[in-house]
Amino acid sequence: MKLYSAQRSGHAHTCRNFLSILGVDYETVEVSTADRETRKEAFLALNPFGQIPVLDDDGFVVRDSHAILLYLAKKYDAEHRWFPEDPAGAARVAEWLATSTLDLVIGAAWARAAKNFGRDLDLEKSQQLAHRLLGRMDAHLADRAWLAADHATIADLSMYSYSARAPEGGVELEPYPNVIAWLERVEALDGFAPMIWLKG
Ligand SMILES: N[C@@H](CCC(=O)N[C@@H](CS)C(=O)NCC(=O)O)C(=O)O
Repeated sequence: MKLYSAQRSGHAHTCRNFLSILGVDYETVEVSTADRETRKEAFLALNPFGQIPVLDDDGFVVRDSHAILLYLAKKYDAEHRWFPEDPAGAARVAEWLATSTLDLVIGAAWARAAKNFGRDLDLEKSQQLAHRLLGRMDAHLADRAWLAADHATIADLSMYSYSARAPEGGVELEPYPNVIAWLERVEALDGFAPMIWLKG
């Protein structure tokens, strides 16, 4: 199994983290998003959307971090803990996958991209959106340990990477103690893989 990934990408980190937690053997293929390698012909043949992460499982190619999380959960988690099978449990996870697809990206991820990677994005607006989401997460986590169930699920992993990196976009986490405690719980999961890209 191969994961096409970039160290600085939170989406890629989410997948590396789940592979590590599941204890799945895989090879990482580092793709430089900074050098626009994702837009080169060879990569576009793999993913016409020109984005990492992409998983290649013996010729079965999956693009998009959430599709990869779901694929891995279905393939390796026979107990259905990471992605529950019951309708209500699945819906709760899907809510947060949707939140991480949009709200987390246009807030914390874009603030980080504007500040660190020189992306032409509205930093102030992204920071505001990041704070709005963190406030909602903090309220949600006031009386629960995990986002979608009474245990960790792929919802937590999908929300973790860019939430943890929010300070790199100038979005401090101190006002959100429940979010900080939740981030620490994710980091304490067996097999947790830290995001190793260092700012600078
Ligand atoms: N919805 C996708 C988003 C993936 C994405 O935004 N990937 C970025 C890196 S974080 C990328 O490959 N950018 C390179 C480009 O657009 O050329 C997912 O969840 O995997």
